[in-house]
Amino acid sequence: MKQLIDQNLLQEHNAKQEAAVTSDYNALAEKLDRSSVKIDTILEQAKQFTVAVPSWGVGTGGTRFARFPGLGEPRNIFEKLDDCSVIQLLSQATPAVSLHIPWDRPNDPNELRQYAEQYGLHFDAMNSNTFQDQIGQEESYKFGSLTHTNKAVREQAIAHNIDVVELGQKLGSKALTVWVGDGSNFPGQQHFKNSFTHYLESIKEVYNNLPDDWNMLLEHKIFEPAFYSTVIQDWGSSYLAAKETGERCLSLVDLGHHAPNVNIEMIVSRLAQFGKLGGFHFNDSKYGDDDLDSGSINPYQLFLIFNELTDIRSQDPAYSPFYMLDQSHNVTDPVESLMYSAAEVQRAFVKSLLVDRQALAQYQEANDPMMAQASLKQAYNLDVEPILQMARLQTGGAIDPVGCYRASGYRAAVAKSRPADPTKTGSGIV
Ligand code: LRH
Ligand code: MN
Repeated sequence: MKQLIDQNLLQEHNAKQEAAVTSDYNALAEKLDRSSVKIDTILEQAKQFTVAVPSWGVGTGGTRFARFPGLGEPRNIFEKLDDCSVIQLLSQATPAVSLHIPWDRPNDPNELRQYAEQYGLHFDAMNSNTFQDQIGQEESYKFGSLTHTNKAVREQAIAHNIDVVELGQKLGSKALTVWVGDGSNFPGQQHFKNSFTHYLESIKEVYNNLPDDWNMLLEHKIFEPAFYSTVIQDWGSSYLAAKETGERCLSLVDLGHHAPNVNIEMIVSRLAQFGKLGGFHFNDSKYGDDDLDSGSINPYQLFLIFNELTDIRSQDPAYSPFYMLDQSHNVTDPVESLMYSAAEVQRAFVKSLLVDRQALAQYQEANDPMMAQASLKQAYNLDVEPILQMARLQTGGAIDPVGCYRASGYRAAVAKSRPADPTKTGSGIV
């Protein structure tokens, strides 16, 4: 398999730390043994855990005010896949890449598929885009897309989504994520029922063109780019639309798309209870849709979300939602942020496996709030880093991905091979 980080450097990097990791791992094994937990069973599940990376996440992100391009920015989908291959090689947790169309539209889908496969990468959910107007586009999405008052605009948006599905089929993807920014900026600007009815009709038409083995994931968002109302504003609207549309139409939870302090782990439980929890966009935020690195602001919330997911899987082991990072890296090296964030999501998952669910259920039934929350904290407070390091070591990754990446000089190398395009400063998320 092709790799862009020298294998000897990776092995030397790991060799220096292996003894320490093994000693930490054995100490944790002994500790978990005392609670009759076999660390190797947890390790196996950690190794299987994967989260997809967003193709648009390997470029430098920005805000409406400015974007400060980093060194060696990927200039096309092939260079984005090069960077994704480095993230996968060192983290061993991100074998899938989620594309955004038209940002990543290939001239030759087969060529792109083979380019990804040389790195052992495959394509996760496809993302359509009817929140920007493309050059030469017939109808504008200024006042909406799938919900626009003008049928011609809705039909253009429907056709785009169907086109993304057809491209995704050629690339081996199995899902379409639909996020629309449709909404209004002023009270009275939009008729709530009519716009939602347009959405339901439009999304149904896309669904009718979905291959039988595909899922469609509806992504809700409280605000931005609309600042008064958003058609798919919350999990309620998303659930209703998914229910109305069809069995393989599910809801996707982007952590940053909720008002501050919303109990997202309860939304996860609700959607799962009614069979409509289809996937996640992991990131973190303190105020709005900040798209910060997962686990960087509120790691306990990330753990509580995985606590719900592991509880759901304890009832339904086959349950496997789409996991994806959706972040904007404005001030860090995107490769470092995505490797670190993948490990933070994996950490939350591993800690959720260490919750004594039997004890928790007893404390809940006995209305013992202190011991109930303490049993969650007991798992959360465990340092599971040795399990994550051992998982990477045993699967060919780096014990310390960011350390190995910096030692490799990859960023300096691509800074030379990808000369900066001085015209590409501007602002905006990508
Ligand atoms: C919207 C969103 C959506 C993507 C976009 C890049 O805020 O989360 O998932 O299409 O970011
Ligand atoms: Mn998202």
